Amino acid sequence: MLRQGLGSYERARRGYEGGTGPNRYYPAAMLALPHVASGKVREIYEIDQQRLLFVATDRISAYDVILEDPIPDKGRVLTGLSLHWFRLLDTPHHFLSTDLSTIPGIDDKERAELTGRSMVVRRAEVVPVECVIRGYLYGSAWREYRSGGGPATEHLPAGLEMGDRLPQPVFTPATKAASGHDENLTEGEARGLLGDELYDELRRRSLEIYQTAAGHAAASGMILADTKFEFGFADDRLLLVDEVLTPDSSRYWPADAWQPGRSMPSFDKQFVRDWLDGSGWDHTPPAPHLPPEVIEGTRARYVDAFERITGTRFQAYLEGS
Ligand code: PZK
Repeated sequence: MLRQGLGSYERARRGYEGGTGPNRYYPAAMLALPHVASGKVREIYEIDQQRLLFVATDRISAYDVILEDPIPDKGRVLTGLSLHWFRLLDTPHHFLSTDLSTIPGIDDKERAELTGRSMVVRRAEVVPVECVIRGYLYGSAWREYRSGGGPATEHLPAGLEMGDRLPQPVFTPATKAASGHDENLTEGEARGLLGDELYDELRRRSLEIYQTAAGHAAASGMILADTKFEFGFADDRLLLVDEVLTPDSSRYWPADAWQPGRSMPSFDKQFVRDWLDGSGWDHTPPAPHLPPEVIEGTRARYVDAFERITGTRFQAYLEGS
């Protein structure tokens, strides 16, 4: 009975997010479908009781702030990457279709805007835990490790340095805190929240998917340093949901640039972060407008990530969508 105890936890989460009611809130210039949920850069709409429309926008966040200017096609890059992985991974998932022609209530203009950036997905009861897998010691886990240890690093050996490859990938689940930030859970806390059976299954599935994806990434000259998965129940099956293995949910490094002990620039976002740093912005909204060359340079980096990871041309993805 994997899903025992999930219901009450999920209800509590819905209570504080407050974003699950149909028609509760329409983000700028979007659809007449009932709105289900809004993320910093993604939107979810209801098609019917069984199906949702998952939309990746061109919004970009930096230093936790949504920037004023979209990055053209960023949502299509991320959706194309999720589709690449859903097809490649041999694991039950929520993706159903990219066919928008039979969805009622979308006009031609909206359909053109949604093409390439949206997925029809199976509605699931989302497990309220982010399933993070780390193959390398970086970011918040490195900071935690260096300052004496904590939940994400409790099972790591001593003596590692920044950016080290871990002896084996670790499952470091986290939960969305009321602040909106992820809070790492100890193994004991996660087992307490989920129950041992669901914890073990999420860990097994997440590690298996990471291993498969990291192997494919390596064959393309990329390191998959870490990634975050979400799962949900539909008809008592545990499905991989959300976006998968995108640069927004994962840390990819070019293998030839990696060296332990060194900081690794973000493949996709470093360019825009560097410009923001030089602008003197203090990270309080609104962010400054980006010059055209920074918008175009950031787009080029997302497209480069797509082409390296999938081994296919992004233009071909656009033309096939
Ligand atoms: C679901 N989120 C996260 C929040 C986003 C995404 N298949 C599913 N069934 C039911 N619910 C969800 C999913 C998925 N995926 C995912 N929230 C609900 C989220 C805000 C915006 F795009």
